[in-house]
Amino acid sequence: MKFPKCNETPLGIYPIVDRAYKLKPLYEVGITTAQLRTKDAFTGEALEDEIREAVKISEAFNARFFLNDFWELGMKHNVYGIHLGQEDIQKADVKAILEAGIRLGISTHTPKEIEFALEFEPSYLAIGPIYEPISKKLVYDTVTPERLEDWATKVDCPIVAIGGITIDNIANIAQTKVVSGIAMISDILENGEISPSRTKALMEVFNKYA
Ligand code: 3NM
Repeated sequence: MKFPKCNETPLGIYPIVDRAYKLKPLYEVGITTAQLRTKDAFTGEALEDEIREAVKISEAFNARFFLNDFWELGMKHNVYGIHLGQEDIQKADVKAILEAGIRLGISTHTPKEIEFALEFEPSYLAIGPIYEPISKKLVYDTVTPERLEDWATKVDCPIVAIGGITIDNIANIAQTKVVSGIAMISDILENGEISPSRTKALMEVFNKYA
């Protein structure tokens, strides 16, 4: 298996949002990669509407749009990429995603998971939680930037760091220079809505080290 690349431009600040309407303000400030992660908030037609809206706005901005979890709907709506966690990857028809020419990102948390995920030759590997996640409880120990650097030596595809990353600690990760992208749920938001100024501040730090 060898999934398509995400082109040569670093993935950059990689926001994960729960609603499609939150993508536009991110793209307007220059975000080039984003993920829709609705979890159980939508089902049926409402979920498909969210995906349709996300694909449309992402295409308008020529952005790299990844859909979390719903790989069958991702194939139906021809998304740029699909992001799967460790459990989802066991259940999904990964070969069908590959044959559809769709990119694949996989979440990993330990060297063992990294080894397993690399067998799929994904478009990128997410490694986390770098710090204590703000918006999600995880059973895994924090990776820390030091271990991220160490684990990265064995990874031959782009890396996305995730988990507890904010304007206060992002420089620690960016300056390792081992990541193509830095994903986050919380620090692009203010009172639950996209904060263009926070997003721009995060991008500035990322770009300083890119
Ligand atoms: N996945 P925040 S950490 C969705 O390590 C998610 O796989 C993680 O949210 C992983 O930016 C995480 O609010 C939560 O910490 C990221």
